[in-house]
Amino acid sequence: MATVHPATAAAMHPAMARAARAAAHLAPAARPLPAGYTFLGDLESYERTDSGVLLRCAPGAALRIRFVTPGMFRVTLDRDDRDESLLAYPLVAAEREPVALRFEDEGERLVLRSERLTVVIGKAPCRLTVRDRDGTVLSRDDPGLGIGWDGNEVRNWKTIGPEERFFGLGEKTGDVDKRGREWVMWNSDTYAYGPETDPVYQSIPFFIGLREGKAYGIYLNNSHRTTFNLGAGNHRYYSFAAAGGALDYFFIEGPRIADVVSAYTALTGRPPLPPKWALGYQQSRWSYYPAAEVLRLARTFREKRIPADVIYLDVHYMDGYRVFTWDPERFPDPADLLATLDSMGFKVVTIIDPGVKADSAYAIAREGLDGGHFVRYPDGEVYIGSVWPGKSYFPDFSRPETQEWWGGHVAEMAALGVDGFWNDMNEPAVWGKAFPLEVLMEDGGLESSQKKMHNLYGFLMAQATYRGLRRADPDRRPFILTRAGFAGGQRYAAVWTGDNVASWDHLALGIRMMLGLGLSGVPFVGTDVGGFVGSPAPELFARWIQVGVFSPFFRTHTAANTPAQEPWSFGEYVEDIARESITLRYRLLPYLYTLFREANRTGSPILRPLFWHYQADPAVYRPEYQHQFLVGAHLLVAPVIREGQRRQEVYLPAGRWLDLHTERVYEGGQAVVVDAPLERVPMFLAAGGILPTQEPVQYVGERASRTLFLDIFPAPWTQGFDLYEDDGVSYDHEHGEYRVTRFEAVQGAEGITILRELRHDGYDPGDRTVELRVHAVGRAPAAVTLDGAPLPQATSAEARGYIYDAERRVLTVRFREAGARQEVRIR
Ligand code: MIG
Repeated sequence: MATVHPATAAAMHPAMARAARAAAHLAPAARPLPAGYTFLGDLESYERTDSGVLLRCAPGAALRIRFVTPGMFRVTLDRDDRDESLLAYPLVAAEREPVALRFEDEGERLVLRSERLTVVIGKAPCRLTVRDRDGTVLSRDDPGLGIGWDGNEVRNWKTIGPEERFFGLGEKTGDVDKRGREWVMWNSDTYAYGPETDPVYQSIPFFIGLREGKAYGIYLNNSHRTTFNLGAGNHRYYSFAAAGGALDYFFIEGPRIADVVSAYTALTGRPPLPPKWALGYQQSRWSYYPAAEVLRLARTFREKRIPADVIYLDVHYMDGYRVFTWDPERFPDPADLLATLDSMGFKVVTIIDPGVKADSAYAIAREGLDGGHFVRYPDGEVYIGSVWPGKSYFPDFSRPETQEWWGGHVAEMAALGVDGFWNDMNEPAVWGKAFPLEVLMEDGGLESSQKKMHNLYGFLMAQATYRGLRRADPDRRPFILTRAGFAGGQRYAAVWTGDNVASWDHLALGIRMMLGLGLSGVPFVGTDVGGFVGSPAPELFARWIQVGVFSPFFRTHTAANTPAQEPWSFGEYVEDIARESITLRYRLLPYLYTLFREANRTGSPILRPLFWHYQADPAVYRPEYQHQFLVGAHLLVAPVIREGQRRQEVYLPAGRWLDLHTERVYEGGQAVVVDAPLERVPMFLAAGGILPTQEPVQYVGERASRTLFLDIFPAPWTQGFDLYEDDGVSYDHEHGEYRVTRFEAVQGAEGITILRELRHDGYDPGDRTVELRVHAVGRAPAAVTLDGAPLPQATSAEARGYIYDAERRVLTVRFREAGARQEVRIR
């Protein structure tokens, strides 16, 4: 048992204590101020605990600091006048091995040191300062304000650095850098939201701070309405607050942004590998019906040779908006329709809203009432709100029995042939926009109101759906798309950014929102391509589909009663652009799928702001470049987001960059201007980068690619690329049935050496040719060898051997993929 140490004032020089009090005259209030915040005051005693320290601070609170890993600790305020349970749903690994710490009582302060971080705890008053190993202050409680509470509200104020930047907070509007605004977490149905609207659908109370070039993260583990003031209306601090529940946050060390996101997703979970078809192009509208219309749509894709994998059924497929039913007129034989679509290579995703029509003749409503599955008012009356089906009940997804019941119905639909599920309206939204706060959910016996549960509703619904599908078919990867969610929701569902607008503003906003979600642990994100509200001009649609190519989730969708919004709806020129763009998406699948695997392993985004890889370059933070992004580490994309624009200024970070359209090489560390006619999205390959692609297909599962292409921009160093492949549908990869092939390309004094090496050989993608496309090769090679034996000059583009294109400066080398290791030398 740890001993309790009195924190006597004698430990501090009395004059210093006075000065500290004077400086922080708000702090040591023994009695609460009559109206306003009570601030955490002086240390009264402390106790060393296993992985941290427990502080008793005036007036009437305990502050617990507990290290989770050497680079992450948790801070929890426990007020004597409140009894708050801590939020558990988002966390997958809050408890780990004990962390070795050094601890010292230095008189005026306590010092807690892990291998990575030093937490200095001021005693009078209780305040935390966090330093990294270099001594850089990453975070410091505001000396005067620190921690405070007012009624149920709890808040932490921390000093703000003059240049400090903030990223993340999940799905937020505004700029990529979130500084200078106050952000609220309260899941909201925000039809036609604007570029500044806040809050919108998701709540992810996690942000990344960047201070003196070093990143840290703070995850506020609280699902109540939370607020993040990132230097809004003041020049002194940033603060974060919760309207109820405990002040409970995790501090995460960087110093790289990628380190923060990796640790944050170790804490809240990482996305499972999706079925590979979910990386394909997806077509939606509100709504495609009847069945004949859906088939016509599917046939049109195939006839026009525009690749696509998924068709969505929005609310009109149901019988009077009753979930888990089919409209008998519009969809008389859903199993037959689904089978036909399946035979054409189409998957179907159906919308599922949480509202269950209050209809005594409807089995789901009856089952729900009988099973006690619906949320209630505190007096026991079942809550009824109005939404699409009219008066509706709402499932209590915090109950395990309700999750099981709901998940069972989802699984029945899957058994019928539905491939994925689209969870909408799960903020939860009701007409009147005010889901009553007093309505209760079981919440593990706590009987919590919406004040705590509202922001968790979408998360829990997706969880119920995911678990239901896993239970029913443990070997098939679920696909779930959700509108609302919370931190940790990445474990269950992809996210789309809701009811955006067909405007140029929204094309740009969507990129920023996707980047913010990706930085917040949610890599599988997309926008309604073309815009949901309204109708895009052909040019806007073309530019949006070009962004869609690189969006992890790539779906066109539009509202009811808008004009057609299919790839062929905007004239032949744009149809060709759409076909080219979507075809490029399918070519990129080997690269993209590998990035999904990386996301699954490390939590890293697929779409990355430039600063993800170039954190130290000040130019990448400039707002004018915030719509450029990296796809993985090797591909830089600078989409056009302005009407009429045909030339694009692109900032290229340090290194060298190959323009994939013109073969021109640019030195990095400068902005360049490139041509961007409507049919072109500027794309650059990093020096040392390797981009694997495949033959285009009409849908993901159509056939295995007979050729694996590798675009290579050789440099004296190599970034290398570890290509990941598996069957794309099952969990066999968890039992080793996958393949990782490492590729490296290095430019040396004697030439270029390209290495292919199997790193894990548990899956066979079939026989194929490898086609290297080595770019920026200045002269025809004297010799090209494969494993020491000379390769011939090829007689055709299909044949084994090499061909040098002097005009484009591209050397193509083709050979059969074979064995565990192959080496190509170009001299
Ligand atoms: O009240 O299901 O964001 O994608 O098409 C609107 C109809 C309900 C909102 C979703 C949108 C969907 C629409 N839904």
